[in-house]
Amino acid sequence: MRTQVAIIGGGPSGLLLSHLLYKAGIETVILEKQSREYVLSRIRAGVLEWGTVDLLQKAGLGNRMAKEGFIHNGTYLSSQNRGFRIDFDKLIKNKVMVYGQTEVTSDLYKASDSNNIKIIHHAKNVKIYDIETDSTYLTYNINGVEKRLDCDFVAGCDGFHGVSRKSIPQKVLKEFERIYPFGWLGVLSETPPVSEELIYANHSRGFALCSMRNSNLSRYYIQTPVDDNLEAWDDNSFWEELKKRIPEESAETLITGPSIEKSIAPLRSFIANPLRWGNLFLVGDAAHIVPPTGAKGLNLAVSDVYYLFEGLKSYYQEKSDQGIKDYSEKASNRAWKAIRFSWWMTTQLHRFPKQTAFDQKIQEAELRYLEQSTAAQTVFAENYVGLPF
Ligand code: RFL
Ligand code: PHB
Repeated sequence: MRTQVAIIGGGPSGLLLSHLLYKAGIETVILEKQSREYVLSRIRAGVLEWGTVDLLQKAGLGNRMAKEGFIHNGTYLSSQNRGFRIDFDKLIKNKVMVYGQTEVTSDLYKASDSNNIKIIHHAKNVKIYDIETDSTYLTYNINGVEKRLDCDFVAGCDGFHGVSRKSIPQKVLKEFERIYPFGWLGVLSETPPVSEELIYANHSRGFALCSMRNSNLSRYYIQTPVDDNLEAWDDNSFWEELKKRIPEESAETLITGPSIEKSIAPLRSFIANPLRWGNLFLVGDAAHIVPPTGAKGLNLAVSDVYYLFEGLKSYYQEKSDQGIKDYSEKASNRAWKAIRFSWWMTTQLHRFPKQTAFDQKIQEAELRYLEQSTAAQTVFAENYVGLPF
């Protein structure tokens, strides 16, 4: 089989890239190691930057999002059970959309079905060959049978643990990483959200986040040790701990219920360099990881896809390779700004293992400054809502 762009990974990056290329008349084949049901069962991101919303709308993917998504004009931060609001609309005339990654991915799968995009699920043991030549190809396994896919380019959209990044020779690839000494215990519950907007809470017991999917589906997180035993967290102990960390009035009105999903996610900042090797491009979580505190992961995946799409389009339509040459630098410049912001938010809002009373007071002072300074709030709003791409 032959295609123009082979895409490894059928998560949001791979599906969106394939959709944009299809609309520009460029052929793709997606190799996804899991089933569609598995990909759609992963509960992940909840907040879309307006640049992401705009791109999805322009690509014809915005209908359900416009009906079912929730526009948020601000967010709450909280320090030791006292919350304050940052008003994006007033500060920078911008906003974000709360619309789950699962819904974005499901809309992308529907669009791929109507466009007859070739998605090969259960593609195991994908390998990349001759990436620096004109005869690049991939091999993969389906039900124990080896298949071959020839292509012009490979988009590595296979997430942090995929094969694409690992295929770049070690002497070429540089990696920058910070692993945080804690994780997020997340709970999804069919209860009304405690607040109309998100609450990011700093507390001496640890960070907490109140988020949502819709008017009867809430998503809450609390900071825990990364190796904490999930079984030890029954629903009741989760709710009790959450209440201790969020603003008092929220703790009083919080409606609790059984959890329908519960998991612990590690927190990491990571980026590879370069993001291009020969005909291979790293996109989304394959290229970089941010801790979820800034809600940036999916949004960065979308800006990577945009830069790569523009590069490939001008390669095929205008015979110019400038866009693909610029991909690595453009994508990593934007990613580093989001890495900085996510690191900053994580550092300000979490409890670190060796944190002293001094460190805690510094965090509280930082939050008080943010509460009182329009300049500081503008910086926060601009970064949270998303820098332009
Ligand atoms: P994905 O979603 O990991 O998809 C990669 C796909 O590649 C497949 N794959 C392979 N296929 C073939 N061969 C192989 N060898 C393969 N190896 C892997 C996988 O099965 C999978 O289907 O990466 P992608 O597409 O780059 O998308 C990135 C986003 O998923 C990620 O950045 C966000 O979920 C991060 N994130 C958040 N981002 C936001 O923008 N806003 C948020 O509010 C937000 N919250 C979050 C988050 C991530 C979280 N976790 C659990 C990591 C909250 C959490 C808790
Ligand atoms: C979520 O709703 O899952 C969510 C929202 C905001 C974040 C991270 C996760 O910063």
